[in-house]
Amino acid sequence: MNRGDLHSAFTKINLWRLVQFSKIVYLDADVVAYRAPDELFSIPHAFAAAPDIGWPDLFNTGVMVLTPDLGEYYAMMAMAERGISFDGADQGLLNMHFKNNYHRLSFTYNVTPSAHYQYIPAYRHFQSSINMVHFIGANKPWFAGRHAPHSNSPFDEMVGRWWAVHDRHYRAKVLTGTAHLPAFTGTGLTNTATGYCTFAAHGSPQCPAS
Ligand SMILES: [Mn+2]
Repeated sequence: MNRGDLHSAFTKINLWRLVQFSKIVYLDADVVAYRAPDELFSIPHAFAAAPDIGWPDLFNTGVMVLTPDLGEYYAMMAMAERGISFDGADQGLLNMHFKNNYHRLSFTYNVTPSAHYQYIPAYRHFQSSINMVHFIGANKPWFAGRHAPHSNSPFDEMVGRWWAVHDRHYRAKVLTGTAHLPAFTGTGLTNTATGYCTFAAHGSPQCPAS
């Protein structure tokens, strides 16, 4: 297509080529799982995805459950080579290919927050059932940083959860290799799990002696 900017836009099609797997649960790198969604592997349908908030008749391609299939792969590759996609990327192509022939996942598997979130009563009602959050758009938690202003808005709460997951898996390891620990001046993400450092507002990290 001579569109260098789209060189990676259709890479998700390759998922359907991985026929050594009977089922694939695909997550974008900007998706954070609040819990392991193991049950998705048991979905019998060939393809499943959650609604897109930009146009809820369409599905969002940040979380997908699929059965690899070379027939689907070659059909979608033929579309990609001809540039068939209403948005120039994978989501348009996949929606044009599958149309309504997919199993609709609950929005709780692909909650897409934004700073302009409108339906706060729904968020409060369903927030305890959220399985995964997908930070679509350019406003990624890791760009804003942990010192970005915090509020109790749904978006900032979800950013806080992203940092909590990040810290649970990576923060302690980063600190282990640091000679001089920087003072933590944020609002205080606290993780008291054994073996991890504890962070309090305006203090240095308190790490277990080991
Ligand atoms: Mn994404």
